[in-house]
Amino acid sequence: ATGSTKPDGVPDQLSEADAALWRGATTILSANWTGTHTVPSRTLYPHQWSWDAGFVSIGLAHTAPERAWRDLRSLFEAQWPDGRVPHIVFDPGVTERDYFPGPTFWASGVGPGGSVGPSGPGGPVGANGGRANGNAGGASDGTFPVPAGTNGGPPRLSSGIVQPPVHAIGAWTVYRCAPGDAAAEELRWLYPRLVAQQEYLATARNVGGAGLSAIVHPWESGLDNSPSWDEALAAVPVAPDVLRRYARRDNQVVASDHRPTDDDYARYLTIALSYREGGYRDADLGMRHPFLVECPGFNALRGAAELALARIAEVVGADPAVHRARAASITRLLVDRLFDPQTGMFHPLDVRTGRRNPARCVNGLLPLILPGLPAAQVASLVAVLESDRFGISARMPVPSYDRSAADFDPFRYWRGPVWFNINWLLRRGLRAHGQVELAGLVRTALLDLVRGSGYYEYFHPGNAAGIGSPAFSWTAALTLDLLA
Ligand code: 9WN
Repeated sequence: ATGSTKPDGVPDQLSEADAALWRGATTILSANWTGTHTVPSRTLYPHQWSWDAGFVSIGLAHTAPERAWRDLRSLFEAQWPDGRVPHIVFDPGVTERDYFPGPTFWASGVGPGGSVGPSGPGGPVGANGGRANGNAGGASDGTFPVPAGTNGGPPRLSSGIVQPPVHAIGAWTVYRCAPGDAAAEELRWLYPRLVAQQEYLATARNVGGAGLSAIVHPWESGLDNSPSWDEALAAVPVAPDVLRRYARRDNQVVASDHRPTDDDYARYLTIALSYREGGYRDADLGMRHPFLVECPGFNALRGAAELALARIAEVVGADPAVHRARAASITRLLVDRLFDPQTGMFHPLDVRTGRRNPARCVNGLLPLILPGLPAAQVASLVAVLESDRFGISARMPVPSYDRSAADFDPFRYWRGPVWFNINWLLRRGLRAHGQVELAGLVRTALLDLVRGSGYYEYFHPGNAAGIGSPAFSWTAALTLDLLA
């Protein structure tokens, strides 16, 4: 935090009510800290999740930067040799009964030569995608080669898919809040790994060929059951019996009508099995994989990561210009490929059919976080945000889906409810484009949510009730950032 603090680390400038909010958030982050990483939720998500770790680091930047660095290290110690950062890093002390799908389902493990990668029932499968261990992309100037296999740490069990790359934003925030030699050293460790992560997304996932990354699973977007994926999912032939072979766990922890449906889950598992059966290789995905979509949110975050990398590059002595150029190119591609002038927002593109999904979902507003987004698109996104569909106001943050859609569902996960991390990103975007007043409304509305309901995973977009996990890490972490 900036400025002076009370003895327990709470910033002095906070009112008593906000100081209580701050303390509540730090308590949750401490309770969800395992000693090496933060879990999103003790009850629902007892492992480490990729983009959650990025958001958590943004909160810890203000209270416990050393834990933020440790958290990011834990995640990147599980980076695969091809550069991918897995969406879940499994805690070996947690059983498959506590979260499904766990390590047995993903059949991840230690690959040949000690490299981390998938090892299926048929024996270990290389996950290197033809790349040698030891340099999964490397830095643009080659100064920071990524060390072999396990990055020097113990082998980690992980899933084989990724999540949006918000970690460079996290790392830069931690450094900015608590600079110094030790922090610079952390940046030097992370920089080549962050670059390798971006390289993986830019090359292996350039399935559509234009330069945007395709996600291979709805879970990769972070917005699991968003209507964004309905059309692409409907075309996935569901593996017979898949839900009899594998039992869900999530809907036993929270109400099943707040979660994705069984039909969604059958498709999630089918798609994951397809990727697993291909040894998690990305070559020829277009020929064989049932789900390939260019998501505007995912790609906007990839662009924003390049801008954070440019800042980090300045500290570690690498070339920032290459990162800025990449961000500019991603921004252009987003406008060319995913923007629809009819709806005034961005839409996911199904690489298999060439069709843009027509639903108006909140990931279609996320390109606002790119400072280089042309004025026409900015104005258009702001208009959509202010319209009744998303109804930005001081009383309620932005919902995950168009309020006027016939299938808007205020309870079901990414099909209506308000999510804290998404609104935090939208606020950042509004600020980047000088929309200070609207950004202020989002901040007030977010803080009112946690004040009134607690640090929930997501919130009812009408009555602000908390839904899902009650002590959710990124809600707590981003509350700290809003207060700091
Ligand atoms: C699957 C952990 C994760 C978030 C995702 C959110 C949810 C998992 C699940 O929880 O996804 O990855 O089991 O539903 O959709 O954004 O990272 O908090």
